[in-house]
Amino acid sequence: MLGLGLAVGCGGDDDTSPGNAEATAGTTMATPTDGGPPGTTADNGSTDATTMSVSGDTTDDGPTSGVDSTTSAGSSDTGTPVDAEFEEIDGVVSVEAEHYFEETNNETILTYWYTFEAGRPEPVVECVTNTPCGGGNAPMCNQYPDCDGDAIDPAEAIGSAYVEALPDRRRDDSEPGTGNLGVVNNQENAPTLHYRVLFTQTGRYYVWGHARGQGPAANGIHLGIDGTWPDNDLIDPSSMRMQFPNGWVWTQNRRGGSQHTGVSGTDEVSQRDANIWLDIESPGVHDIMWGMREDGLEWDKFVMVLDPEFEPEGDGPPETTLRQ
Ligand SMILES: [Ca+2]
Ligand SMILES: [Ca+2]
Ligand SMILES: [Ca+2]
Ligand SMILES: [Ca+2]
Repeated sequence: MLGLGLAVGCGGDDDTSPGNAEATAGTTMATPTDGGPPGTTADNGSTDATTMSVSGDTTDDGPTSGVDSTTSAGSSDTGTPVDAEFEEIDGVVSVEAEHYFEETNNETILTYWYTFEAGRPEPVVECVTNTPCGGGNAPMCNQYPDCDGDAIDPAEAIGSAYVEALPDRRRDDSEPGTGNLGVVNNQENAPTLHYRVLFTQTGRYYVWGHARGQGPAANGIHLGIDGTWPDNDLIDPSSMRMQFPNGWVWTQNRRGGSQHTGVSGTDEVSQRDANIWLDIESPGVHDIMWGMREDGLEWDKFVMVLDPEFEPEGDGPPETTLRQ
């Protein structure tokens, strides 16, 4: 499985060099995994999807999940099974990051989302250590003697759990060599978490994320939907990618094309529209996707709301788990 014929180079960090942002790997979605590389003890509480299907549901082809099976595949008002774990309730979607349905595309850069949860053993992060980058070592390179440089207590996170993309190969903007391994600018290469959400109301949903940023090399994440990675072209265009300040915080910041720590609104574009949102164009189940941009970010919870004035506080709204 390690014989990846991928052109994942050890180029520089595009934070300062936009021209090298495009990875050349023509990858496809990898086989779903259970939240860690095969053979590890990493366990996100995964449940085989065959146990998640309800009677008469034959559409589920068996991905694994970070969601407890008791919350999965509920029924709509008409009794029709719904392949979703969450729903919009009165214009609000609220989801713990660790309750993802599926994780894809891990093997492109050999990076996995691990779940850290209070009261459970720490996952075993599988990676090579002290291997120089450059030359023929990508994508195995890692200059550090450990693969996760911090041990953030999951009790600090909402729901006493968070997920983190590891190994953390890149820990400072100035370090050489880790290139597209430690920072993923082409979302097609991003290890991606999927969340299935049933929407009743269409419209623009304003997105907030809760995470723990750490300096310049563990503070970014990509937002997508239904296999696409939309742009915000209203002002300082960029894809929908978030940038977190240090420490645990709720933010709506978008990493714009030039304003990297959050785009300022104008008279023409409201502050809220300048940042992160998704347009839900049809009712039904949508796949909300969060892809790693920088390794080592503790990713905790997200909220989507129709109300542009909404601001989360504390733990934010309770999870909008799909009602049975
Ligand atoms: Ca960590
Ligand atoms: Ca990092
Ligand atoms: Ca970290
Ligand atoms: Ca959480």
